[in-house]
Amino acid sequence: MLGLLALLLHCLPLAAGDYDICKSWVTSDEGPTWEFYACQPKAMRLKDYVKVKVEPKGITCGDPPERFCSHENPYLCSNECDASNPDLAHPPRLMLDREDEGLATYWQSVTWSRYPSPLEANITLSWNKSVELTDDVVVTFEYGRPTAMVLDKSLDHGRTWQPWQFYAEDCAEAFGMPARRARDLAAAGAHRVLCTEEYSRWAGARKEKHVRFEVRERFAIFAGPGLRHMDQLYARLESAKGLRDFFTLTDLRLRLLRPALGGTYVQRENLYKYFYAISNVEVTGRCKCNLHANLCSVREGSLQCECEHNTTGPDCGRCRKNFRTRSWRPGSYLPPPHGSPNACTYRPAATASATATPTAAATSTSSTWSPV
Ligand SMILES: *[C@@H]1O[C@H](CO)[C@@H](O)[C@H](O)[C@H]1NC(C)=O
Ligand SMILES: *[C@@H]1O[C@H](CO)[C@@H](O)[C@H](O)[C@H]1NC(C)=O
Ligand SMILES: *[C@@H]1O[C@H](CO)[C@@H](O)[C@H](O)[C@H]1NC(C)=O
Ligand SMILES: [Ca+2]
Repeated sequence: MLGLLALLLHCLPLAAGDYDICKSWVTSDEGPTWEFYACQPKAMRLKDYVKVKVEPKGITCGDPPERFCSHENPYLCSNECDASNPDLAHPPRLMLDREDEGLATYWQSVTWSRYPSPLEANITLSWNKSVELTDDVVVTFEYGRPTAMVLDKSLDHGRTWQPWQFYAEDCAEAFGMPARRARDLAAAGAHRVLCTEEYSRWAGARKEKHVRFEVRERFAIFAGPGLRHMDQLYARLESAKGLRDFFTLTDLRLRLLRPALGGTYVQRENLYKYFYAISNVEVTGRCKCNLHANLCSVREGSLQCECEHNTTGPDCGRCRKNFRTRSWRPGSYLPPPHGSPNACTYRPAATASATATPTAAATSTSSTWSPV
């Protein structure tokens, strides 16, 4: 019975090749023992775990109450934003709630009544944890998409920022960059920062609502259409310098620089139709655990890896105390299908007896995986 179970457990990672199991109990010639594999948590909806901050102060509409119009109905300005009335308020958290069927809930900025000084807003999403994106970032704008914006990211909890993608109706004019599309990138440029005009042109506020950061198109450069050859992507993530970090972040920032203009120039006699409204920010990815954990859970309000392989830390980024025989290394996707765990190994404390425990001896079998 136990043997059957062991066989079953052993077969699972082989069949899946998903790196979703960190260890299994296997029977070998020397009897039953643990076998260790590179492992990673499942991808999830990351907006459920994020903190959002909107800047500058006073950019959210409704304080004082304000009326606004839309590009579709520029002379029917009956909509109202009032922060003190729950039915008419548009606070930042409405970017991250679950959209029920029917009406979208959204954050909304003040209108551009101070034109010609720019209407700019920063929306910062902070996870307090490194995460790796596995799918597109999709931002949904009600009432039209910005004519200029930048998506920035941070890898160090907001201490430093890098631009990740530029978005404009006219890339040359707004940022002095040529317009490109992620799907046209070559393999060597898969982690190139570009400016796209695909998501900024006016096409009607109701027809085109989404602004994307294309993770899947970049993955498809290696994994092929439909991402059917993930093994090739994983191999590339191991070898191409900077590729992996490109999809990793702790914080995201949307820098909104110019609102939707309805396909024409700014009409000064009606500035109540210019503003930003975001109903959803979808971010899909997994906790970065350095291939040393297959679970990530919320502790003290933040995501943290449930580290295996005798590693520890929020990202499993170091060896546990007394397990520092070798210096810490991340797990590896290679060789397929289980990769290499690169586990930390036991070293008895200087004061303890020099004889290693039997479990610690079993640990050393994991080093047979390592491409030393
Ligand atoms: C947005 O953040 C950038 C830095 O990333 C800063 O230079 C800019 O002043 C901020 N804009 C607003 C409106 O807060
Ligand atoms: C980690 O250490 C424990 C002993 O505390 C041992 O049982 C286990 O096999 C080790 N795991 C790995 C992956 O080395
Ligand atoms: C961030 O996460 C760490 C643990 O990884 C925790 O100790 C710290 O309190 C968290 N900070 C915030 C602001 O939540
Ligand atoms: Ca919403």
